[in-house]
Amino acid sequence: MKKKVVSLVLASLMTMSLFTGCLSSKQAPATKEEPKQEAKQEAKQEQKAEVKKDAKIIKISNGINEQHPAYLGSKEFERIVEEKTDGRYDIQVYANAQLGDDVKATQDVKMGTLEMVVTSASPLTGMAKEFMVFDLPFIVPNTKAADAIFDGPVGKKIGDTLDSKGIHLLAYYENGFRNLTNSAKEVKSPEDVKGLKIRTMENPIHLAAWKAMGANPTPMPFSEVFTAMQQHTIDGQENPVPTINLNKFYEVQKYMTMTGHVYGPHIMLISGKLWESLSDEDKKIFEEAAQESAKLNRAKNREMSESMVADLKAAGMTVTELTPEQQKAFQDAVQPVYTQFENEIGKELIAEFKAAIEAAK
Ligand code: TK8
Repeated sequence: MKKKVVSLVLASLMTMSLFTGCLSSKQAPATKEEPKQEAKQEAKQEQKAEVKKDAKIIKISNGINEQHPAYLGSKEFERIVEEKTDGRYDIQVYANAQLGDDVKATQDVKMGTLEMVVTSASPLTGMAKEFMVFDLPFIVPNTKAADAIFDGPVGKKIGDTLDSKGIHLLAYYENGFRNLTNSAKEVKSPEDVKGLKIRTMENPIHLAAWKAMGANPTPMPFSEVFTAMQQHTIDGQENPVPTINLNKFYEVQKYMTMTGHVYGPHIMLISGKLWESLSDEDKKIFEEAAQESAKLNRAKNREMSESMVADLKAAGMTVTELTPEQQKAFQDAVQPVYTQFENEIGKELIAEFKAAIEAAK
């Protein structure tokens, strides 16, 4: 009799587990991405330290999704600050431009209605002309040179120009080397670019560079790019490999040319009002957390920039690597933008920038 009861109980337990199992599988996501959602959710909960009831909420706006190194760096910043302040701050990271695109979010940070943002510098030329030096095509040759700028006196000089505008730069993250993608044809030379409708960031140097190559450039906030490519209102865009892959641009873009024509930072900015209100102790914690998170961000972005080229090929993109001669043709084609913008940026700053890069070799 006892055996029967045990087997009955076992059988019902098994049915229960099967049932709950299939319930959770039903509730669980149907596509392969969604289990990641669950895992990520857990990670988020794991990562979220205990914050105090009266913790000061600090929102950080990100323009890309939760898999991107900009978001991963922001989450690391969250973890460190909450840990080191014992939960006196509740850092909340928002992806996918939920709090606004780069320009809008940065304007809100400047006004003090949003606490922080991780953004490209390129669309901020209205607020920070000095950052345009990063937009000069091919001026940054490699990541070693980039770090020499980011972590050295020239990067500090450029960053410090923001303080008088109500914004404080906490860290230089990496956006990376930008490559051209398009849906129309393989591009191996500037001639191939002629007539292509290319989305650019809202930045005069980017517009001028693609015009110099004969393209038909259209400035647009990042969050509108995927739809514009899907609807063929543009033929292509340019961004680093992690952004192209993590936003699934391969679903609407057939070709990628590894132009590497601009190396851009993502900059972690905090409202100047908020920054000035912090104690010296908290300023130090925020600065250290930002620098630590930048190390993680740059490492992840560089790893993805290498590893994800294969993913793009596997997703069906034709990836064109340029020979040195082919890349020089692009460099020559965009050379006019240097003279066109040197006065606006400042000849002295450009010279300092180039000298820092030279010294890093
Ligand atoms: C995301 C943007 C993006 C940038 C662009 O917020 O706009 O193409 O490269 O990374 O900052």
